[in-house]
Amino acid sequence: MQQLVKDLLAGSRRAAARLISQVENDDPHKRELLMEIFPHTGRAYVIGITGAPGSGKSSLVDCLLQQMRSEDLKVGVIGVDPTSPFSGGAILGDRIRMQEHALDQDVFIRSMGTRGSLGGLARATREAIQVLDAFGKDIILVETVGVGQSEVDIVKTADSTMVVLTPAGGDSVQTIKAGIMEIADLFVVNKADLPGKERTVTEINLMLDMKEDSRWRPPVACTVSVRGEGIEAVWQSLQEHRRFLEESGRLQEIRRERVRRELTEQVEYLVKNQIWDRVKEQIEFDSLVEKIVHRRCDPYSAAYELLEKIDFYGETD
Ligand SMILES: Nc1nc2c(ncn2[C@@H]2O[C@H](COP(=O)(O)OP(=O)(O)O)[C@@H](O)[C@H]2O)c(=O)[nH]1
Ligand SMILES: [Mg+2]
Repeated sequence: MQQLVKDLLAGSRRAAARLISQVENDDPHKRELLMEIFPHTGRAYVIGITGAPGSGKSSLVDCLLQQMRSEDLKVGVIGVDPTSPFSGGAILGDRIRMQEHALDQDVFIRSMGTRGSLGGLARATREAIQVLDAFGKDIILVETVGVGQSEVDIVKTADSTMVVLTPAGGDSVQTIKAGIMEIADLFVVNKADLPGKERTVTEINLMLDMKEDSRWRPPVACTVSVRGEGIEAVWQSLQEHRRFLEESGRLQEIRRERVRRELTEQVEYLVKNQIWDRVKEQIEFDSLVEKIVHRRCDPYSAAYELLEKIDFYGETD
């Protein structure tokens, strides 16, 4: 086993940080490292927190951290910001109390931004979760900005997902329409100290009423995260949701679905890499491009031609 993985399993924060950097930067040794890490994963419970920028996700994470630490749970926090090309503390580290938590040996906080593609960010997030899982965290909180498809992909790696809305936003219904409805296991109306929270709660409930045939109706909680109000109820709901998933067999189901997706993705990733490695070595890709540009060939047959030239079909036995 590689030293870095040994150190991780022995509880080294430095090893955890370095491993996350390696998955984030698509280090060439990443695959072997993840292979060694994998047998030590599967214990952590992953909670996703999503919502518009400024809705109070980080403040809520901060409060939940305190709550969880008071129960002596070991917690990892990953902040994912697809709009940032940087990582290492940008969206979470700016919060003073968060920095205090960062001094706690049993809390590990890390921000991640897009180095490469958004798809890459979702994968890096999943891999960072694996690292923190093997590191021994009981709970991993994943904060993601926004409600786009990439965030939905990131959220799919969570066991329970919390969607944060605010009364002032006025965009709550819109947010729900943007496909967030399906991924929310719990709604939190934060900034409940501001006017209009009843309306937002009513809107969410109306939406939920229209959604039929669900074994779990997402609860709607109100919080004032800057004052720590309503956090206990949120924590209760999260634990209830976890119990529901475990007792109904749904947790097994969603984790199996996740494995299915990951295996598919891995196979596609390997095949794709293999193809491009060979294409780079053996084929004048550019000359094919020129042919297509000049209408001497079409991209459809060119793709076949390419695969034939690298003997993609011939080496499958
Ligand atoms: N009035 C009020 N402001 C809040 C509340 N929670 C967070 N904020 C403020 O909203 C801003 C954004 O909070 P933050 O947690 O960084 O939001 P994030 O972008 O979703 O992570 C900060 O200035 C917070 O102080 C709340 O419950 N009430
Ligand atoms: Mg934040």
